[in-house]
Amino acid sequence: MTEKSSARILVLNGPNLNLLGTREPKTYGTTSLGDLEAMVKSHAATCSFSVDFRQTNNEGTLVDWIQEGGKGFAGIILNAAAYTHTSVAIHDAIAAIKTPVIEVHLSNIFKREPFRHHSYVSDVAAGVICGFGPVGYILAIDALESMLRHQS
Ligand code: CA2
Repeated sequence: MTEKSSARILVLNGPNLNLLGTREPKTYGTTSLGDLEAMVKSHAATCSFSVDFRQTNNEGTLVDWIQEGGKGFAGIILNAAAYTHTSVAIHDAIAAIKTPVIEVHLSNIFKREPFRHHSYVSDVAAGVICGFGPVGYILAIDALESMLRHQS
C-alpha cells in the first residue's frame, strides 16, 4: 500500500528559549518549550505536516540546521532569538536556501529596546510574525500551509 507522505517542517529555536516558562513570564509567558513543541506538533498534524522541533544556544548549529532545512523540508519556522539582531551568518544561510522561512518572535520586538528593532532575518524571510506569544508559531504553520497550497 502506498501512503502520501506528509510535508516536513523544521521549527528552530535559538538561544535561551530553553528557559521559556521558567523566567521572565511578563515578556515570554508561562508556556514552556516542551508545551510549545506539543502545541506546534498538534496543530501541524491538522495541516498534515510532520514537525522536527529543535532548540540550540549555538549560532553555528542554527546555521547548520538552516542548511539542512534547505534539503527535504517544505518550510522552516525560525525564532533565532537574540541572533536575529546580530547574525549575518544566519542571514546568509537563509539567503542560500530555497525553502521558505517564516520568522517568529514571541514578543513584539518593535515595542522593546531599539537594538531589537533590526532583524538580519526579516529581509530574507518569506514573512514575519511577532508579538502573539506561542500563537505566533501556530499562525506561522497556517501561513506555510497557505503558501505551499498556493504553490502546488
Ligand atoms: O520574542 C522573541 O521570541 C525573541 O526572539 C526572544 C529572544 C530575544 O532576544 C528577541 O529579541 C525576541 C530572547 C529569548 C530568551 O528567552 C527567554 C525565555 C525565558 C526566560 C529568559 C529568556
